[in-house]
Amino acid sequence: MEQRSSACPLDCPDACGLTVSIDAGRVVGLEGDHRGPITDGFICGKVRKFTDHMYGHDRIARPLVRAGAKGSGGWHGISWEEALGLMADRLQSIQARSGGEAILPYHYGGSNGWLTDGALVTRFFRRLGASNLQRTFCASATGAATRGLYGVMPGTALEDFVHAKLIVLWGVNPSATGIHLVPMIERAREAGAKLVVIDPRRTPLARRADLHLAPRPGTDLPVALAILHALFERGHADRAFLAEHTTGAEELARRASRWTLDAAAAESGVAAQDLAEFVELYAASSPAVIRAGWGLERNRNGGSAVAAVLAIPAVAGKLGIRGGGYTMGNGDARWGVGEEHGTAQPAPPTRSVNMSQISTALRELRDPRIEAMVVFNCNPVATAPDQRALIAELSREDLFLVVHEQVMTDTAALADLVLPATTFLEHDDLTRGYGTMRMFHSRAVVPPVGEARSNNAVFGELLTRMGLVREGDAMTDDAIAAQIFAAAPEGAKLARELAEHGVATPPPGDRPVAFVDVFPGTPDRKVHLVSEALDREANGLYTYRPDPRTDEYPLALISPALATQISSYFGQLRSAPATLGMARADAAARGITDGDPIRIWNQYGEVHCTAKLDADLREGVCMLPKGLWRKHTANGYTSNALIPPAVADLGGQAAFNDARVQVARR
Ligand SMILES: Nc1nc2c(c(=O)[nH]1)N[C@H]1C(S)=C(S)[C@@H](COP(=O)(O)OP(=O)(O)OC[C@H]3O[C@@H](n4cnc5c(=O)[nH]c(N)nc54)[C@H](O)[C@@H]3O)O[C@H]1N2
Ligand SMILES: Nc1nc2c(c(=O)[nH]1)N[C@H]1C(S)=C(S)[C@@H](COP(=O)(O)OP(=O)(O)OC[C@H]3O[C@@H](n4cnc5c(=O)[nH]c(N)nc54)[C@H](O)[C@@H]3O)O[C@H]1N2
Ligand code: SF4
Ligand SMILES: [Mo]
Repeated sequence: MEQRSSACPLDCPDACGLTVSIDAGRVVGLEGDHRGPITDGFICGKVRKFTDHMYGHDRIARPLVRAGAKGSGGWHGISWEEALGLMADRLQSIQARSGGEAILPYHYGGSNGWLTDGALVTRFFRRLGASNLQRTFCASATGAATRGLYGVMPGTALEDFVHAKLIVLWGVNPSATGIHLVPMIERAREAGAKLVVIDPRRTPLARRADLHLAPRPGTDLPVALAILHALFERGHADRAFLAEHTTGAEELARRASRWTLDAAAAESGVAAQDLAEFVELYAASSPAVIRAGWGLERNRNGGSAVAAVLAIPAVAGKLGIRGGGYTMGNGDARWGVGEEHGTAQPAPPTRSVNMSQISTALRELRDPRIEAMVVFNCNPVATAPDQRALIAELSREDLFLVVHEQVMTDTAALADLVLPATTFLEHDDLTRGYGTMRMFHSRAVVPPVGEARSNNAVFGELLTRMGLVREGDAMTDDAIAAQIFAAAPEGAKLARELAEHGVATPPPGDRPVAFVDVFPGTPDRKVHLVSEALDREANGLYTYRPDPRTDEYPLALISPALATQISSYFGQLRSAPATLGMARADAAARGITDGDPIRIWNQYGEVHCTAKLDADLREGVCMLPKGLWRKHTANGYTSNALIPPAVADLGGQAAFNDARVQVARR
């Protein structure tokens, strides 16, 4: 038995360092290591059992070409030579006939590593002149809001939460989605910190919180604006900080002034006295930190809501102290270099397609129509909005669908050509999370299962075959990594740390304090409370768009993360059928009891499953988790069949939680 180091590249903030046990060339165990600041030797159950995914019977071992109608389940195994030849021929003839824009790459969160997320795949499609993909499933509204207010600035380090006297979890459920924050919160509480949770459902941490505010989905904007208004009105605004470090405070106060606590209470369903209690607690506590999650961005008001939430610490003067401020995604820019440097090919001036509106794009785009779609790092049938229409479009006989995947997903099942992909234990990567400020150079620890190949191996080969390689191109993983690190002065330091220790910290250090060690990345280094760019994009930043519910579809459907999966990743391993969580009152009003077979429907689709009465949900809200597979419901559709192909006010963000539905017994 042998042990090797690796790191988890899954779409999770924590970015755990791993110790992998290997016996006779096979992985037999995974554990957390101590190289990162928060993993502390433990990891989630999903990755501890990664071998079930890696060696399970759904794993794809060789290239497959469909036999029979799309989605019929018939496949012929073919060689890589044949598969790549077929793919190159088809793409070349589509490009020659209809232009590169008839080809669409489609990818998202399968891997957060710099070598597997972009690099040669991106270079390949850019050189083909393919349509550009606007990647908007997640953190797109959040990213836009954060950039608009703060430029690029790292947030409060997760390990610094132990210093906070007040922790606010806003639209985030770390018990499932970023488990290493939970012990930090516990330690802070042992030292006397208070905990507030703002979430329409009573999450595990909300149950233990000092205060739980349960707004109706999509109403965080009036809640945050009312808090801002009260901070200004009650003399809790930090005038000195606002004058020195911000712009737009007066305009923000003006826009927030319409939202008294009573007005926000009426819209959100949170009691006005609870809002008042929050304002006083927040104003009186320091350090106070807001951990904003992704639950608040996925609706028509999402961008403005995140912006308003991020304005709160600036207005109340909670920045500039260790353990205070805010944490959003701790994105890439703090590294000074990024995967774009590995791609080394600017985006062509071709059209952009918003991935969250893929059903509409496939149906309606012309000149040219999308004739080929190449999917990797993504399972859109299970994760994109408007599932029923998407499945119909992907089943079109005249769409050439290629899916590069580890397992036979719902999307792969509709493909013309399926290519087997390696997992992170079978390829090299530069892995970093969006919470913990660490990067790992993780090497393959075992040979690939079957004939699986990495993203770079597949698309590097296609670049070569199709004559798209140019002189000086970095083509191997190591050459791409070297090119990334050569692109910035700090890169040399990062590369050295990675070579020596396999792990690196970013230039501002791993626990920077805002306004002490780091400043906003805006041109004047100030917080732009009413950013002009955001104001234009949102067509009026902080403008509230009312609840889209109707008498026909009165219930808000939310689809939070499951503890046992990452989005749809690992869904093949789940056997339990889907249940719709319902508040007791909503179930009773429809004569529904626990375990009843039900139908949930709206103008986009219909889902058949069973009801589960859930005391943790507020009235008017029901819940069907994200990432379920078609096999988990009685009619082969999931929550995504009920999600409109509509977007939030910023970033083209998918509005996953804007689904409004009706429910009845079946
Ligand atoms: N185990 C596990 N971990 C994951 C993932 C996973 O699928 N499973 N996914 C990863 C990914 S891709 C992401 S983006 C992150 C997501 O991390 P989180 O943001 O923590 O995940 P969600 O469960 O999507 O949403 C968080 C909470 O938002 C609440 N919510 C829904 N609508 C609203 C609203 O309008 N306002 C407010 N205030 N709250 C609302 C939900 O009830 C939920 O409890 O987690 C990552 N980690
Ligand atoms: N209803 C609903 N749907 C949602 C959301 C919601 O809140 N509600 N949230 C959304 C969010 S936050 C996100 S981030 C998206 C995520 O949506 P997706 O990007 O579709 O993410 P996953 O479901 O994790 O699927 C990733 C796939 O990539 C594959 N993969 C992993 N590594 C590699 C690799 O190296 N190469 C290749 N070729 N493939 C690989 C995995 O096997 C997996 O099938 O889902 C969104 N969908
Ligand atoms: S999914 Fe998250 S918690 Fe689990 S091992 Fe990966 S980084 Fe750690
Ligand atoms: Mo996400």
